[in-house]
Amino acid sequence: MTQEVHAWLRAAKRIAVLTGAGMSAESGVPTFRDAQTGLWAQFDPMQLATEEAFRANPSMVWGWYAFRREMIAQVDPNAGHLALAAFAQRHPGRLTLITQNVDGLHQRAGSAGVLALHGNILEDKWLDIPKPCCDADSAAAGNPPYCSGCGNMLRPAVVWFGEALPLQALDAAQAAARECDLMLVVGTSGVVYPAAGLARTAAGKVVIINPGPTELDDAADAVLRGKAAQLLPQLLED
Ligand code: BV8
Repeated sequence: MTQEVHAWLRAAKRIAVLTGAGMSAESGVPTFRDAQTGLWAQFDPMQLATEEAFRANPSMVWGWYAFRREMIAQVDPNAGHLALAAFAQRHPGRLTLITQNVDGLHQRAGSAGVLALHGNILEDKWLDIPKPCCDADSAAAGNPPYCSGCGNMLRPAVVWFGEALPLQALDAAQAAARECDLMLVVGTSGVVYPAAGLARTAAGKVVIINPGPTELDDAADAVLRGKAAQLLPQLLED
């Protein structure tokens, strides 16, 4: 089946790629739904990654993100990230990369124009609409940092559950799905919407790359049971 998918990729003029946390697993980043490691084992990310949780306990949620940022700072893009970036560089305009991941590893691998549907864990933004006194560069130190003028808090620039996705990225991702000849769905359980819905609206063939079953398997024209960093370099070689 890998040979067949390789042939589909060579023939495809417009390729959309949707990645999830499994894309970064071989870089050493635990997937979103893997049991949280250590200190956070007793928490459910679904509960922590919300504005409600942050407002209820800013220092705890900020601490969870600080823990994840610390982990991400110590990892590197893997062969799968690098294969996607290299393919796009060899074939300008042919591949659109859409990611649910917030770790910035696709961007660090050299992928340009990444449609980051869930934001970027390495950036902050104001929790409430910033006032003239809110200057991130002079935020008062704290967990989380805050505006000494009005008390507004900084928060991670990610999309929490219940928050709208960045409209421009989502529109571009939906267009890429509608126009593609082929969509690779890599390392996602297919649980989180509207991102997962892209695999159900793809115009072209859908290929799932995942060592385990996903909620999107029924929508696939091909399922490759394997790891991203192993399969992508094979599939994306010319
Ligand atoms: C919204 C940032 C509306 C935060 C994340 C229908 C339509 C619209 C919304 C909904 C809907 N139904 C339900 C909803 C609500 C909700 C949702 O989807 N809930 C689910 C859980 C039921 N969606 C939302 O709230 C979204 N917002 O719809 O807003 C709106 C509109 C207007 C105005 C106001 C509101 C927002 C969703 C974004 C949430 N934020 N991340 C943070 O990171 O802290 S999502 C989070 O989950 C991560 O980004 C992660 O990427 C994402 C998805 O998970 P996966 O990537 O799939 O990761 P997972 O661990 O599940 O799976 C990993 C996979 O990798 C596994 O399959 C594993 O087998 C595989 N794997 C492991 N190793 C490898 C591998 N694969 C390949 N190679 C390997 N080596």
